[in-house]
Amino acid sequence: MQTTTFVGQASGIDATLIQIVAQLTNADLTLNEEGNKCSLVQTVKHSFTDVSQEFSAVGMSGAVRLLLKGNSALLGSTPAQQAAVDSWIESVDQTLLPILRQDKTEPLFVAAVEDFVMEIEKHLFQNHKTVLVGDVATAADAVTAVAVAGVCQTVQVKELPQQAHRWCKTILDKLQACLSDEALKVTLKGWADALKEGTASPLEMPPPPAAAPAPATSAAVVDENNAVLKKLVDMAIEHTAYSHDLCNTAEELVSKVPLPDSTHTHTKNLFLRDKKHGLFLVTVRPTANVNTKNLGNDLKLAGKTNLRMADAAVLDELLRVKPGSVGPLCVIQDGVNVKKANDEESADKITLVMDKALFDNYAFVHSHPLRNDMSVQMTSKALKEALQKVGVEPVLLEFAEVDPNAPAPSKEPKAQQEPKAKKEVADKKTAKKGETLLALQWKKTENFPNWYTDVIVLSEMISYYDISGCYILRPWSYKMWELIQLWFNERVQEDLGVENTYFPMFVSKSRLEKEKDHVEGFAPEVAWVTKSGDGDLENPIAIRPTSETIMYPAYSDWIRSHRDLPLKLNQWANVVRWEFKYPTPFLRTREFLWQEGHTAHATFEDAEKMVMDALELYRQVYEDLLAVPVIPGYKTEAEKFAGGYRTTTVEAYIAGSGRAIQGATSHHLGQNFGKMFDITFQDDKGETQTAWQTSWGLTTRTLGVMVMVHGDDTGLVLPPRVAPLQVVIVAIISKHLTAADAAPYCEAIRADLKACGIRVKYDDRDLYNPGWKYNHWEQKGVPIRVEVGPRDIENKSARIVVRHNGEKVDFPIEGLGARLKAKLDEIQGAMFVKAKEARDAHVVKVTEWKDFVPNLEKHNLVLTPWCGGEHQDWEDWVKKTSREESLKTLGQEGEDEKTATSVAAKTLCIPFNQPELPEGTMCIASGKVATCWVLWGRSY
Ligand code: 87F
Repeated sequence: MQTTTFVGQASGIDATLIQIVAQLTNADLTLNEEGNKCSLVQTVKHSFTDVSQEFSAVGMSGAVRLLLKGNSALLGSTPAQQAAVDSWIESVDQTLLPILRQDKTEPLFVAAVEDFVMEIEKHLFQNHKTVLVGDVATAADAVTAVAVAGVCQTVQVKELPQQAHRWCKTILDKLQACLSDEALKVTLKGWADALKEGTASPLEMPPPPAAAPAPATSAAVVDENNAVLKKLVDMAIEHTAYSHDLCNTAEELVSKVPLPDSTHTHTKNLFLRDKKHGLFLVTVRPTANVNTKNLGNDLKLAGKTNLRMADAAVLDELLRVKPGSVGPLCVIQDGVNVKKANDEESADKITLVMDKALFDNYAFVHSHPLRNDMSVQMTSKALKEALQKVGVEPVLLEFAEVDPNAPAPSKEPKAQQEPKAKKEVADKKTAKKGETLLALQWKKTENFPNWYTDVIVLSEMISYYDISGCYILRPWSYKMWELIQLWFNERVQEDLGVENTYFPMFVSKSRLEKEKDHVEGFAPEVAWVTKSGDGDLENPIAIRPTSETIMYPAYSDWIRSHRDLPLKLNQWANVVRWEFKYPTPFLRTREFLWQEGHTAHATFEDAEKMVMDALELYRQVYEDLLAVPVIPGYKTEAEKFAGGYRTTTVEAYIAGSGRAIQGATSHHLGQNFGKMFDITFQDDKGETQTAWQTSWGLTTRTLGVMVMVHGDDTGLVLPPRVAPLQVVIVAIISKHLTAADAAPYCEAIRADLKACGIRVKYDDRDLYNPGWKYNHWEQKGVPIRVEVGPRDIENKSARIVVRHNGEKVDFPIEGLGARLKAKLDEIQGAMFVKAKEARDAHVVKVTEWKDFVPNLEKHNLVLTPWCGGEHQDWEDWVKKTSREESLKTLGQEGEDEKTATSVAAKTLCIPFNQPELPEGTMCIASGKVATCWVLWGRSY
């Protein structure tokens, strides 16, 4: 240890600064008798070995520099940072200290101080740093903050702009906490308390740097479409938004996004729902313990409460946010149904519950603006003000700290009587704590319905809507529907000679009820328009549930002679069926999109051919586009469309739930509608005949089936032929590869792929890092990812990652388009084969009743000998008996009548492809001689 003596004079603020830096650098400083007025001579011990001579350091900055020598913690670790420290200290020495020393209060000096302060403001604002240099407080911060606070006492600069104020307070607080000199602490506290935040409007946000990728933390970002950020600006709430690494939980935030000091906090958020009391968004400090069992009590909710984590669908529908990005700012979005200050308690309103400590113990709260790669810093006062401005008064509660010794939730002893499945769900929910996850919360094998909801929401196929059973088809899913339309339109028009048309969506009561048989069973599902404005309509009109009764009166007019036949029309439309069973997006919705084909022919045989041709197109949509294998066949009498003569169907199988689902139907209507609507024609002999008709439909259900069949625990897996994007290119931007260097290479790949007819995108967004992009496009199911790193560019190659099987291969970029085209075909084929193997493994032949239900339990579709599709009573018997036996096995008494999926088996179809039926084989139900094989299963 060396001792260096330097000679100098320091008093007033100089002395204070030298003392502060000496304390921070652990140096011995000899003070004269006047206490904190520094004497002429200070002795500094330091660890340099090569310094032995006497220094003469004049003035504050000389002394400070000397003290700092060799102390990298306060000086910054890189040469650039050290230079920045130096320059700030120099600047303080030049600008602020002369004013202070001479106690100048004239306007000229006030202006000089204001300039200096604005420089700090601008610097902090542009760099979004919480400190002047780098991410840790340095000597520059200590010296500058003290000097600023000092001048503010003497010169008439009473208020500081926002960033400078925040920074100055932060540094002064920090100094108070780490200095041991009590007198200095008191001085600093006085100065800190006297500082006031100005009301001047904040500086303009600079645009984000164009080429450089956003650094992991503290980068200024602009997200123009962000509803929360927009709203904060509209309401003139002071805030600073910054980007950071993706954080799925509060723990991750705490570890990955460090905050300047203990006056700042992140938040932890839970969105809870209770059947009776409604929804609660609970926002607490990350270390708070939220006990959902006691929360009902704390909130003084009447009676029993059962607060559970709300799932992704509810989050999306009510808070308009994905799991992982929940925060208190969600409730400032327009249209979020949050309980306002004077609102009555209501089960559909969200109550905001907040940790009192957020306001009492912290000056700054950081929370997500609807995305968890960004946070917004605002004072707790500003947060309160933002909530107030939208009329929300949070319920403030005190939360204890998490007990660090408490066992992890998943290790808690399992409750004994709870059935396994339910218990698993509860465990899952506590284990995840509902804190903000970006990945799927549910595994496909764990809870299939919740997994499905997670997939369609996170992949951005669906958004929820405030009318039950109605959903928003987002561009990602609508594009898939358009791809199906594109293919089908060409086939149906060019190959089958069908023309597209459009009929009105409204139908009068008299027309709708003209064919009683057909509408009778469906009547409860018909939605009616009964009012316009305040007045009642004289004659209510129905919204089409299907268009037979809308189209056929026109057919009656248009068809006169055999020369008018065949009439083959198709329309793409929406239809409404007001179902009361639990809805499922795509599979069972109150409004859906479809194509409905309606044809009229001169003969039974012509109609029959049309029915089969349409069904064949449906088979191809499923098998060739969606890579979903289907079983084509006839519906039994009980399951056919009652208004027609015979119904054909394609049936798919969903391994995740062990259920079958009707893919599409094509009906031979016989002459039933022709007679009702008088669709007759003169044949070539001049005789009047009734037309033979068909109708057939394919709906957006196709998309749900595809998701269920191919999706996995990461999200959607798309067959290339219906993928809105078939290939996404992601450059691995790092210090070894800049975005500017990657761009031409990736652009060239994109152009090559596009020229080969591939739907391709180069994801060059600099707001997101490569890891985020991988995750994003995997969740959205894009079949191929092309990764480009520095080595790929060197080797003129690219890495290909296949979504459905995780395969990784390196391809040269020469001829990449052609290779990937082939690869996409290979993927399409492989996905079909995989799905078919999974389906085939679950179709079993059963010839004795005792094996029937056990096979349903094994998630099998069951092919049995049958006495004939016309024996409806025996079909009812199988339904009823399989339900009873299944419920017995499950230990349940009955089924919820609103459930859309029953445990009973029903007939799916009499497959066209019939296995051999040995003579004398008996029907599994009636025991009569069997005439065919029929396929049974639990279904949607
Ligand atoms: C609901 C309410 C009213 C089905 C309904 O399958 C009427 C109906 O007629 C109704 N739900 N259906 C059967 C639809 C038959 C048929 N229509 C043309 C199709 C394919 C497209």
